[in-house]
Amino acid sequence: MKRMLSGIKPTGQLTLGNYIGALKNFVAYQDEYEMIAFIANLHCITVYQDPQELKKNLKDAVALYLACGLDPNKATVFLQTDVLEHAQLGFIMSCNTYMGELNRMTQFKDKQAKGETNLTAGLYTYPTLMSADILMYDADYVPVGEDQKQHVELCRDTAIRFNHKYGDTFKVPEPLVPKVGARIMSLSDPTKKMSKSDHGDKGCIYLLDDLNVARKKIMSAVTDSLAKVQFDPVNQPGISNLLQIHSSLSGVSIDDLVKQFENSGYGEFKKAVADVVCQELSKIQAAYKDVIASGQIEAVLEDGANKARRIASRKLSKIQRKIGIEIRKR
Ligand code: ATP
Ligand code: LTN
Repeated sequence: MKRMLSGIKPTGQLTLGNYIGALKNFVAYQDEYEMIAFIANLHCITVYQDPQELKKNLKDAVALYLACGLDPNKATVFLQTDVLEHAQLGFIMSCNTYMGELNRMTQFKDKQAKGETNLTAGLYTYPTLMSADILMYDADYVPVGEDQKQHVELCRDTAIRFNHKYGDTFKVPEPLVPKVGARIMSLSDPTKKMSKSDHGDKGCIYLLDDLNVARKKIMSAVTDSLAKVQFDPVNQPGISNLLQIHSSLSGVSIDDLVKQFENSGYGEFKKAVADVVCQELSKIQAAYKDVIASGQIEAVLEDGANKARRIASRKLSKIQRKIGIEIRKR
């Protein structure tokens, strides 16, 4: 069975973008692949987080993984910090990644260009930790949204270079980016990615949003004055975004949706999108309540960490021997 691995960093509450671009696909793939789905909590602290809020977000993220349908009997679900090997391989990867490569990472460049000050060294090097997360488990595929594709490509380059230098060590992973919904845009500014860091913004739907709030956000989504439901991300980014959201959740193709709504006004179309979103959110939220009430989170994380650690400790030892830094028998 091929292996698939991915993670989410809960720097806030999980969003509809996280769900459509990533989480929903983890669930869809768990029967076909050996799925490793972790919470990237080290990645969270590349930007300061309030400790109390972070704890709540981490717990909610695990609960949402399960509520969205990840089955701990099929998938390995764990917290990154419960497997200490990640940080160690992260350092090794940072010694095998060039600063020139990190300088080209658009996520960091964008933050820098925005004039944000006091950017941390951890934020700059975090793609090397992400390489470690992936390579540790010899993942074949990495399901991610569009914004993370560049980091998986950097991971591939690092793996290929390492294999050349030290002999065959890592599987070279492939990013899996969904055809529809790889980049869900903000509802209030459809030229920007929907992002959980846009705190309290009308543009972002959170998976735990009150259904009336979520509906309002969709009904007031920014559109255009062309008054025609068409898929044209350049000239009609708002409508195209809503088409992607609908299509991804309903499974109806964008072409069929365009036909279905060709004579509809934007109000009617938005209502249909809101119905689809609210139906999905209400399922997730009901399951979330059950997960919290069941008290299973601790046990799931412990079991997941044990499974992950078994793979990680053997792999790290093998890597360290290849490099020459490990000389004692384990
Ligand atoms: P932020 O939302 O704070 O910018 P991020 O996207 O950088 O965070 P994560 O939340 O860890 O980081 O992303 C988890 C996964 O969700 C990644 O695979 C990412 O590509 C995907 N993702 C995040 N936002 C979107 C979006 N708007 N559309 C599609 N996929 C997304
Ligand atoms: N860097 C990603 C989260 C992440 C990840 C990973 C995704 C950390 N490690 C490994 C896929 C595979 C992010 O910030 N969205």
